[in-house]
Amino acid sequence: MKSKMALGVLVRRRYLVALVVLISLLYFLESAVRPTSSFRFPSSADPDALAAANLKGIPADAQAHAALTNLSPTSSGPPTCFGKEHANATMLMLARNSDLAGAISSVSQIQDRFNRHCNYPWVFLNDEEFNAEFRREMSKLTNGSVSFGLVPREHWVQPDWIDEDLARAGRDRMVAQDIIYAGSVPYRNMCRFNSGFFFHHPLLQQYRYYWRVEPDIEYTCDVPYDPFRFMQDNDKVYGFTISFYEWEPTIPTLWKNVKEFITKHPEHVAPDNAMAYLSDDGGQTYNLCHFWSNFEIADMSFWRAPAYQAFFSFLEHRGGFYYERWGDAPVHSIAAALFASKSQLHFFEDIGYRHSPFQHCPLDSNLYRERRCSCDQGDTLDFRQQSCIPRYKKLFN
Ligand SMILES: Nc1nc2c(ncn2[C@@H]2O[C@H](COP(=O)(O)OP(=O)(O)O)[C@@H](O)[C@H]2O)c(=O)[nH]1
Ligand SMILES: [Mg+2]
Repeated sequence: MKSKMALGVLVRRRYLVALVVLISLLYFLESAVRPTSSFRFPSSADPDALAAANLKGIPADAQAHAALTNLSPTSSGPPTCFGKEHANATMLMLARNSDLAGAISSVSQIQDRFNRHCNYPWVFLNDEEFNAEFRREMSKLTNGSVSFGLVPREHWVQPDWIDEDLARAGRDRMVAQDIIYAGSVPYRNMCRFNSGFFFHHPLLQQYRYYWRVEPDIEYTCDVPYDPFRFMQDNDKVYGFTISFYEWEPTIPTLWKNVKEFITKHPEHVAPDNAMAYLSDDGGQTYNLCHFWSNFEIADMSFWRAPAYQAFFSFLEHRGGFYYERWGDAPVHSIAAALFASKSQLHFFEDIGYRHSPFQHCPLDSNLYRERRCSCDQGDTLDFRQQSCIPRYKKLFN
């Protein structure tokens, strides 16, 4: 009986030893094939990397995702997009937490149509902290790195030196004229931020090009190439899809100020500029043409350079972002048309894009099919009466 028990113990011990050997062998084999060197976590000793990831206060699951999405391949070389090395660029969205549904819709469309092939990073900015839900949902939709930034207060709110009585009078005047966003100060904050400050945000310092995406827009065709590389390789500064007339009562004194600026600073005006797109009388009056800035693929080094910096500072001190309702669309467009050469502007005619109530839909039937477009070609704004595309095209005829 005793020896039977001893035999049983011996057999069980042998099984145990065999099991331990087997597990060790499996562990060895698994670690031998694991690609240990192909990914690198952002170093916790590198404060810049952590600041850029902006992980503070993000719930654990979103943090884990952000950490994972910040992994950068080291053994397989720099990231590529349709076979070409990435440009130094990011996708960019300014949004509120309440924009979540529209942000999900926009981001998933552009991921599907373009960025799933390229994994360009995303930067989301807000004048309030993004909540956990917004961070989690955006992180779920994207594959590249995702960062969430807070806009510094001084880049957002109405400055103290603005005369509030004058500003209120301006708002009331516009309300009486039934102008959209006439009475809104936050809308003016947003227009001023997009005009003069977004490219100074710490999360954008490392990038040169950005693709502006708004909540609730639609991308209606595939983008099977890298528009950022297109910009870089062709020395482009500003890319757009829709162009039409600004509502004059929102910018009654803007052109007067533009003329004053270019008279004082002719050195900033490009010799082969696109003035003919902005004015039909050689610069005397503004024809109100502008590029619709809710879509922008552009070069931030242009906004950061002396010409635009001087221009924005000049406009800022006139107070028109608050006394009137100067939009970032006319401000960007006028600057791009005057301080860059016309060949540095680009009409992304091949990109189907809709921001209600207007859309641009590619008219080339082969391209429409190849890019799996889903827009109504009959509804494209390009050659309608409201469109400034004919004026833009005339620049190159
Ligand atoms: N964080 C934040 N984003 C805003 C605010 N107002 C507008 N935006 C964003 O700014 C962009 C333009 O605003 P939108 O309401 O679409 O203006 P519209 O296109 O001119 O009608 C969108 O990306 C909005 O999400 C705001 O008060 N706070
Ligand atoms: Mg919008």
